[in-house]
Amino acid sequence: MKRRNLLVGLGAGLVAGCSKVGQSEPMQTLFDWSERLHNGAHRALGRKALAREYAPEDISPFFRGNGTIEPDGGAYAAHAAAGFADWRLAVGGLVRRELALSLDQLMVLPQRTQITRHDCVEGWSAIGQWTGPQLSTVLQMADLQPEARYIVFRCADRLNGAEYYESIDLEDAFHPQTIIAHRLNGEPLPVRNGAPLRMRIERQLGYKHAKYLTGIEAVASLEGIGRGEGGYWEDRGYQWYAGI
Ligand SMILES: Nc1nc2c(c(=O)[nH]1)N[C@H]1C(S)=C(S)[C@@H](COP(=O)(O)O)O[C@H]1N2
Ligand SMILES: [Mo]
Repeated sequence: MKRRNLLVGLGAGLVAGCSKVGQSEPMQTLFDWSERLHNGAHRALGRKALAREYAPEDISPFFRGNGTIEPDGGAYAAHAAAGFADWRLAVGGLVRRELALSLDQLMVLPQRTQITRHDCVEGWSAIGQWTGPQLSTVLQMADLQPEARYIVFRCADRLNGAEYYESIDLEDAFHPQTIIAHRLNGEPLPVRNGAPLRMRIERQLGYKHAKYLTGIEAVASLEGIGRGEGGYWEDRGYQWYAGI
C-alpha cells in the first residue's frame, strides 16, 4: 500500500510536470528510477526526447481507422454493447504482481493527455488528442521482474486469421508519452480507433500502437510469440524498431 501511494504520488507529479514540456523534476526522477530498475536494458539518450505535441486547433477533424476497424465475433460486440463494463486489461508475464484492470481502475490512475501526430507507413497521418494512464504507472504497479526486457501487447482482433500483437522495449515502455489511451479528442475511443483501450507510443510508427488492448505481458525474449519477430506486421516483414 505504501509503495502504491508512492507510485501514484509520483505519477501525479509527473502529470503536473508535463504541462512544461519535458524537463520537469518528477519526470527526471521517474527516468532515474526506471533506469535503476532496469539498468540492463540498452538506452540511448536520444530516445528520451518527447515526440512533438500540437495545439488543439491542429487536431484532425476526422481520425480515420486503419487495419481492423471492428473486431469480428460476438464477444467483442457484447463488450461494446455493455459499454465495455466487463473489459479487463490483464497484466502478467515477468511481473511480481499480476493485475486485471477494469476501465474504472485505469481511469483513477494519474492521466496524461497529449496531442500528437500518428504516422502510418501506408502514407497517411492524423493529429489527435489522446488521454490515459502512462504505461510506466501500470508496470510499476505490476512490479517487473529483473529479467523483463520487452512488453508485449495482446489485442482482441485478428487480421487474416492471425492475432494482432505488438511489442516494445523498456525504453519505450517507460517513455512519458507511452500511454494506455481510453479517450480520443475528449471522448471514449471510437470502435474504429481501438475501443476501449489502445496503446499510444508516440516515438513509433502507427502499427506499433496496438488497438483493442486485452493484455500486457512482460517477457525476456520475443521468441515463441507469434512468428517471433515481435509483432503482427513485423512477422510479415516490417521493422521491429519503428522509431520516428
Ligand atoms: N489491434 C490492432 N491494432 C492496430 C492495427 C490493427 O489492425 N489491429 N493496425 C495498426 C496500424 S497499421 C495503424 S496505422 C493504427 C491505426 O490506428 P487507427 O485505426 O486509430 O487509425 O493502428 C495500429 N494498431
Ligand atoms: Mo499503419
